[in-house]
Amino acid sequence: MSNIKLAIVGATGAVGREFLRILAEQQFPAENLFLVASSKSAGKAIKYFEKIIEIEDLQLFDFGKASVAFFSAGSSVAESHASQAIEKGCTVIDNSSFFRNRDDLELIVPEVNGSRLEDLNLPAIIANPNCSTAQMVVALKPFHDLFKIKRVDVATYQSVSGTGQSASEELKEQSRKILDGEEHSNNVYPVQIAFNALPLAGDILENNYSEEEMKLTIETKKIFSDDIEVSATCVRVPVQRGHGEVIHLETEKEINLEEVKDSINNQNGLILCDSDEDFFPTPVTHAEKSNEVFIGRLRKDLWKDNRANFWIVSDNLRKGAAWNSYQILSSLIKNKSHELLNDEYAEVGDPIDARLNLAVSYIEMGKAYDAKAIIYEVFDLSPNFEQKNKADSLLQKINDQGS
Ligand code: NAP
Ligand code: 2RA
Repeated sequence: MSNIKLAIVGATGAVGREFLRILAEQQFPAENLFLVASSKSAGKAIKYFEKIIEIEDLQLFDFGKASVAFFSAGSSVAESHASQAIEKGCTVIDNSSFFRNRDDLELIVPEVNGSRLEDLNLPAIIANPNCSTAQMVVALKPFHDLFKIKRVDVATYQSVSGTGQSASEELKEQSRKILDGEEHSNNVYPVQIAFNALPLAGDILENNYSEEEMKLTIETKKIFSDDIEVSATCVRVPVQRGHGEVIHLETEKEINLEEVKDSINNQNGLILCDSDEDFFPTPVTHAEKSNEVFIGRLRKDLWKDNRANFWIVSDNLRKGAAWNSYQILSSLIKNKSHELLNDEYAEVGDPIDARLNLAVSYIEMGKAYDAKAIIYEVFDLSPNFEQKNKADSLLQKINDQGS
């Protein structure tokens, strides 16, 4: 991971900042990171570990400097700049809705359809789903695998950070002013969001569903490659972070709750909180700053054996955006590091072999420290069996020489 050069387009936004937090948690090196935003932010600085990284202007940014670009700057930026990145050999993981419904591009939630990344040729554009879809499909997977889902009815309770940084600030400011008895206004939402609930996310479309509702319908079908019917109602609530969803589903086969609970317990990224011991999962107590989807209030329908109802929460900035993209990036690095590494070694054939040859030369020159550094890079790059053995034996040789 540490060798990959990574650009974050939209680094000053709610999702971009979360992606940076995740990279810091994973100790991604600052020198391999490029932070990009609009000309308004260019020249400003962001602190990352102990380093200060200057924000670059997207209009002037050279995508040739990066192997992967994480885009979270909206649809118009994706439309205008993703192809430029591809032309420079830079793979794009995009968080906007611009590419999600294109038949020729992948829309990925690693827990559900991550295997589709295996056949991908890089550089490529990979779409990240909408936040409410990402968390829902993770929760639907065990039901679909066991009983085949026919229909889902979902009502969302979406936090304001889903709208972006400015909406988070509007909620804080409005709440404070209302509590202090001051005059207040609304700019991001059409009416007051503090102490309220708005039955609309995105614009209303011709079919009377909102944009956000149709994302759940269309993206779920694509991610499962199956004709699941999804009918959604999206509601914005005055919560800072973490979307909740009430899900009612209908399956082809009869639902066995014990079987599904076992399956949930075995699924990555999904946590069953099905007792009221610590209360049920909520955006604040469970979702905020977590990478997982939490499922609770799981129960069968009172009348039909093929229906179940439950509640989920997840952090929209994490699993709904930055964490899902980070998972995609990790999978590319694990399976396709050769294609991603457009570094100096790539010009001399297989970049891992090139590093191993260099390590041998360093050992011959008595430069044990440099040789070790190169060998650790090799381990980082997912070497094949033979390369790993060679790296192990070189390391052993250095240790033997030192003793
Ligand atoms: P945000 O807080 O408003 O941030 C937008 C970012 O995009 C900022 O860094 C902004 O830079 C940059 N940007 C905007 N216009 C630009 C331009 N013309 N050139 C260069 N940079 C530009 O929004 P967000 O919530 O992070 O969302 C970003 C994207 O992720 C959207 O497409 C959204 O639909 C998607 N998404 C969001 C979530 C979520 O939970 N928030 C979840 C999934 C997907 P400046 O600061 O310089 O303006
Ligand atoms: C929301 N569409 O409205 C955003 C998240 N991607 O919550």
